[in-house]
Amino acid sequence: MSTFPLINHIYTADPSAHVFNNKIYIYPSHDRETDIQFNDNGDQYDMVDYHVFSMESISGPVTDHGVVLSLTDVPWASKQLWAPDAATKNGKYYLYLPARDYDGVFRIGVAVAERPEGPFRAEKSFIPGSYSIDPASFVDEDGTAYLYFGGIWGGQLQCWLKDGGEWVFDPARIGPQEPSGPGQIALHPRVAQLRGDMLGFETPVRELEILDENGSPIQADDHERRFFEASWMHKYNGKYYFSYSTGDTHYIAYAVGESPWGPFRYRGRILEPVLGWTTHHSIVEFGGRWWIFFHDCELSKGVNHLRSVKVREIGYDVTGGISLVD
Ligand code: FUB
Repeated sequence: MSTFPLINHIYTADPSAHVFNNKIYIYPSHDRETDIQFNDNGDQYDMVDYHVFSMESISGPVTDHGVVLSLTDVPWASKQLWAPDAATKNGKYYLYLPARDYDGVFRIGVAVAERPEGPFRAEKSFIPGSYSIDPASFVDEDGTAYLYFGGIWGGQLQCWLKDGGEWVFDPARIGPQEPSGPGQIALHPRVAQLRGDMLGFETPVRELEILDENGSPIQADDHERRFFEASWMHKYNGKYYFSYSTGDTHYIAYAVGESPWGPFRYRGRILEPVLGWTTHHSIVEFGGRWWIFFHDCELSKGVNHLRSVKVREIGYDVTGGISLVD
C-alpha cells in the first residue's frame, strides 16, 4: 500500500484519530531508534514519550504539538509507552496509555488535559483492574464511555486468567504463546465501562466475543481471523464496529454487533498486510467521509519498530461492509 506518510520528521505509529473542535487530532506512539534486538516480546518498541498532531483537513498540513507526556512523568510506568488513545468528556481530554509497571507487567493508565493537544498530566497509579495494552476509548451517543483493550504475546493478554471472578496474572505465560488445538477458542479482547469521571472502570472487565459465520467463537488456530491486538470501536448506521489486528497474519479485520459489549460477528478485512510486522489503525468520520489511519514502515525502509502514520478513505456498501476507496 503506497500512500504518503503524514509525518516525516519523527517516526509515529498506532494512530488513534479523533475529531475534536472540528479538527482531526492524532494520538500515536512515538517510535525511536534503539539497538534492542527484535523479539516476539516487542522489547524493541521502547518508546519514552508521546506527541499529539492535528490537521484541519485531510490533505492539509499536519501540526506537531510537541511532547505532551513523557515516561518520566508517569509515576507508575517503568518503560514502553505503547499505543495510546484519547477521549473527551466533561470539557476535559483523557489520554489512555499502556506501559510496563515496575514489575514488568503491562497496565493502562490515564492522563488528563484541558485541551486536546495537551499537555497531559498522568494520574499517580494505573487504572485499577486494567492490564495488557492498546486501550481504545469509545464514547457512545448516550455519553456512556467504554475502554477496549488487550494484546497477546508481548502485550501479555495470554497471561491473564480468571480465577474466582478475578483476573490473575500468570508470569509463566509470558512470551509467544497462546491457546492452540482443536476446539480451543481464541483469546478475547477486553472491555470495561469507564466511570463518569473517565479515570477508572465502572464495571468489571469483560471478554468481548468475536463470532464466526455460524455464531461460534473464532477458534484459536484461526490466525487469519483471531484477535491479536489494536482494538478500535466505531459506530456506523446504528451498528457497533469492532476492528483489530490479527498480529502474525498482519490483517486489520472487523466484526459488527448490536451493542458496545458485543457479541460481534466477523465481517472481513479492511487492510491487507502493510510493510512491517505490526499493523494498527483507527477509524473516524470527518467532513462527511470515513477515514482509516494506520502505519507502515515505508519511511524507514522496512525497520519494524520505525513506523509512519498514513491515512486512506474507506466506504461502506449497502450491507454495511467496509472497503478501501481507491
Ligand atoms: O507500538 C507498540 C505496539 O506495536 C502496539 O501497542 C501494538 O498495537 C503494535 O502496533
